[in-house]
Amino acid sequence: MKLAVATFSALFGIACANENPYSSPNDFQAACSSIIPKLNIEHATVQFAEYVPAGTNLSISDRNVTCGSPWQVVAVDICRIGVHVATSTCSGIVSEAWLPANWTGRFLGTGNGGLNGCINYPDLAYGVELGFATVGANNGHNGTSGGAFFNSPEVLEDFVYRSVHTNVITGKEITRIFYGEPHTKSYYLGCSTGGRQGFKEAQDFPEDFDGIVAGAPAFDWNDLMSWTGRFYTITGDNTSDTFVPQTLWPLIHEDVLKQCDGLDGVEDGILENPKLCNYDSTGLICSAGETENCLTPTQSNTVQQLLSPLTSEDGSVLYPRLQPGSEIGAAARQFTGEPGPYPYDWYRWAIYNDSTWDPASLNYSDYDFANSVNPFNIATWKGDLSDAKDRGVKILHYHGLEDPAITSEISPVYYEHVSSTMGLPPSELDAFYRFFQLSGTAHCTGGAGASVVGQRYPAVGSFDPKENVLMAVVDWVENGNAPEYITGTKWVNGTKSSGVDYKRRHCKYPKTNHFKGGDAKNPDSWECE
Ligand SMILES: *[C@@H]1O[C@H](CO)[C@@H](O)[C@H](O)[C@H]1NC(C)=O
Ligand SMILES: *[C@@H]1O[C@H](CO)[C@@H](O)[C@H](O)[C@H]1NC(C)=O
Ligand SMILES: *[C@@H]1O[C@H](CO)[C@@H](O)[C@H](O)[C@H]1NC(C)=O
Ligand SMILES: *[C@@H]1O[C@H](CO)[C@@H](O)[C@H](O)[C@H]1NC(C)=O
Ligand SMILES: *[C@@H]1O[C@H](CO)[C@@H](O)[C@H](O)[C@H]1NC(C)=O
Ligand SMILES: *[C@@H]1O[C@H](CO)[C@@H](O)[C@H](O)[C@H]1NC(C)=O
Ligand SMILES: *[C@@H]1O[C@H](CO)[C@@H](O)[C@H](O)[C@H]1NC(C)=O
Ligand SMILES: *[C@@H]1O[C@H](CO)[C@@H](O)[C@H](O)[C@H]1NC(C)=O
Ligand SMILES: [Ca+2]
Repeated sequence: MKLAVATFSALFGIACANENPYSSPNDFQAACSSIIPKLNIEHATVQFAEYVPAGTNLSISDRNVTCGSPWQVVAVDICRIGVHVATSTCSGIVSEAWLPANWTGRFLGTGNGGLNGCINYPDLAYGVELGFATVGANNGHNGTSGGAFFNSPEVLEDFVYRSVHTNVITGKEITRIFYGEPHTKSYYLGCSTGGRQGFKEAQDFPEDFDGIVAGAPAFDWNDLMSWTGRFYTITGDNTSDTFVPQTLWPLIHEDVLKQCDGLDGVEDGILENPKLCNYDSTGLICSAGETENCLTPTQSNTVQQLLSPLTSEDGSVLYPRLQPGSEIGAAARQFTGEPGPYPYDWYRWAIYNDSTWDPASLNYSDYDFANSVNPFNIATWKGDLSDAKDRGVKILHYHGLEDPAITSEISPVYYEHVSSTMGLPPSELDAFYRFFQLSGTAHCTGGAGASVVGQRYPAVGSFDPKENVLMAVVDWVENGNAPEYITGTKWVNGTKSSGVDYKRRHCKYPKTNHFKGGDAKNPDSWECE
């Protein structure tokens, strides 16, 4: 077993301080089955501890049906421990710690998504496969709806920050008791709401993690909810003359590519720098007598509004525009002619506490009101990361440039906000905070380009730090190897088993990819400038 641990760490080129205390699988299994009485942790009640052998397709029968698959394949031997942790007299989190037999000494916290109260089982499985003692919690409620927030500020507080933070404290203690020694380094992995949770940790609890991977962060949360909610007020329902049917969006996307794909030097369906694209849909307006594959002037106006920033009454920008290139995904998800579930739930259950609130009425005064309530500072917009910097925390921030759910243009705004708040140019932020823009990448995973960077299952092609954001932050924290770029992979037809189509390096902000010439599928044909 010791040999196996050494081999494992050699594979990653990283030294492990800890040696595994369990010298045989039987010891490990016995330790797991006798752990419960030893777990005397404040506010925590242990629900179960079970040994899960490698290869198990774990049944999670009590998982809320809205949370997704109640099955999770576990690649390695683990001890799975479930606890309930009270966060107040009327709130609490349901949490799991997955402790691998082949422990590297590292600890990993995971986040959530949307408004959900769902333990992120795929992230737990990913963490243990890489040898982390990995924890995840349900964010204080069960299921994907925000209904649990209604007149329940303690539950809302768990959602905003307390679930992740509480789970770190409890999880580190469980880890220490189980292995008989504390973890060496502590990491975080999350995307979307999980990205926001990662930044919340960096902003307010810098002692929790040594390395943070935060993807597509849902920060500036209240404005994000308004931005998302505004789409329905622009399109109206699917019978309105302002509505643009799903069938027309591929045409619009093609027109975006026609105007903007070549701006990076290669017409490959991928916008390396969507910032440069100022799309004009008026060329698609129907000419006299034309009725198909074209837009009415009203619909063209809808398209322009949907792709414009959220502004306040005085015209100042509250939240940036959706980046061009993600039209088809956004149409399926946001331009449906129905109120999106997230803004609807957020306004009903957390801002107005009024089940009769009408999403069609959303306007400037609501944007302002949501910002004034800003429950438990969910905005997550603190620009001063000095505490994290001083503690030596490393932050790896990424955002897909085809994200249809949370525009990637919010991420540079935050980066610049940190830069100006701290008075540090990018060359100095580089010491602890690096941001990568992933071209051809949708929301967290997926997308038309080289979107696979090890951010979560199934977007995992390699454990090499150059191609894996989690192992990149580990290499940065433990070996001082700070990432200059992240190499993404595109699989043939988007399917891993079909092999690699191409790889492309994603640049560290503020650099962007420029084509030098040659084969566009060769990473060396591009340069970060
Ligand atoms: C796990 O088991 C469920 C239920 O039998 C099945 O639907 C699913 O395909 C299995 N997953 C894998 C990867 O085998
Ligand atoms: C530990 O890791 C090694 C090498 O990766 C592997 O061969 C072995 O099966 C693992 N052992 C357990 C108990 O998971
Ligand atoms: C969430 O579900 C778990 C597992 O079924 C249960 O133990 C817990 O009490 C539930 N929590 C809430 C707030 O309903
Ligand atoms: C499951 O989640 C849904 C949506 O969040 C919620 O309405 C429901 O009460 C949950 N079910 C249980 C058993 O907690
Ligand atoms: C709704 O409840 C939240 C706390 O749960 C509170 O912050 C907010 O001010 C309330 N809104 C109104 C309009 O009372
Ligand atoms: C329009 O919306 C209604 C109600 O939301 C839905 O039932 C119907 O299928 C939609 N029609 C189209 C063409 O999408
Ligand atoms: C916004 O809508 C509310 C009703 O939903 C209305 O009272 C208010 O006047 C509107 N504000 C603006 C600026 O249009
Ligand atoms: C990719 O998909 C296309 C159409 O779906 C198919 O024709 C082609 O054979 C696939 N290629 C591979 C390598 O699977
Ligand atoms: Ca291009």
